[in-house]
Amino acid sequence: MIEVHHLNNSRSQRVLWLLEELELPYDIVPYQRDPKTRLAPAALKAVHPLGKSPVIRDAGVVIAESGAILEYLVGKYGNGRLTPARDFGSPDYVAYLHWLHFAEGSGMLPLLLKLYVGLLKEAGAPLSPRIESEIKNHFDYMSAALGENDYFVANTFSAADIQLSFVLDAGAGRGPLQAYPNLLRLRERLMARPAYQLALARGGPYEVGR
Ligand SMILES: N[C@@H](CCC(=O)N[C@@H](CS)C(=O)NCC(=O)O)C(=O)O
Repeated sequence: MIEVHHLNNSRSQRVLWLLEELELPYDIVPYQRDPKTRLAPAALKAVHPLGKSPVIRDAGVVIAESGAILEYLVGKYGNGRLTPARDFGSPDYVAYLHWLHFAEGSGMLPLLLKLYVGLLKEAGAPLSPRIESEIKNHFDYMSAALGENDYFVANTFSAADIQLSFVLDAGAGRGPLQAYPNLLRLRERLMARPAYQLALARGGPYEVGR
């Protein structure tokens, strides 16, 4: 059975959602963030040295990093679902790889910088213009790439949309997402999926971007 080491209000929500989309059985091992620091409990370090979530264990193999986990699950169990055909000559497959990696490799970075530099209050102010312009740069890019389409890759729902959803969530609320109606509509579309709702019911409260 696939085991998901799931931290509340975290990126591991995407893994639960993907597993529901693929209709795969899985067990959740739950962890709670420290209410003050928001950090994961030390117990997660016993599962993987980084002590972060998501982590999965499948057939005795431990895998960390959400993009790798999604690629692994879709490749091993997807039977062609939620991905374009694996063909490195296909623009759709290359776009799929790009978006799958963009989410954590690029999209999250300026949002995280804002979060951490914000803790410095006035001392961080000199960094703000660059951070804000990079947030805009990345959201402008996502919005222009999506355009009037419903989904990022070949206008078909894929694991790349699941992976990108955390960037949308992190940009929601009082974040930059409000300025991008097409990204807001995509977020609504994703949240309305039955598998998304099932994952919420199993994973417990998820408040990122609410
Ligand atoms: N790039 C990694 C990021 C993992 C990560 O930072 N997870 C956060 C939750 S969203 C975490 O575990 N934070 C708790 C901590 O750092 O103590 C991924 O996508 O899996």
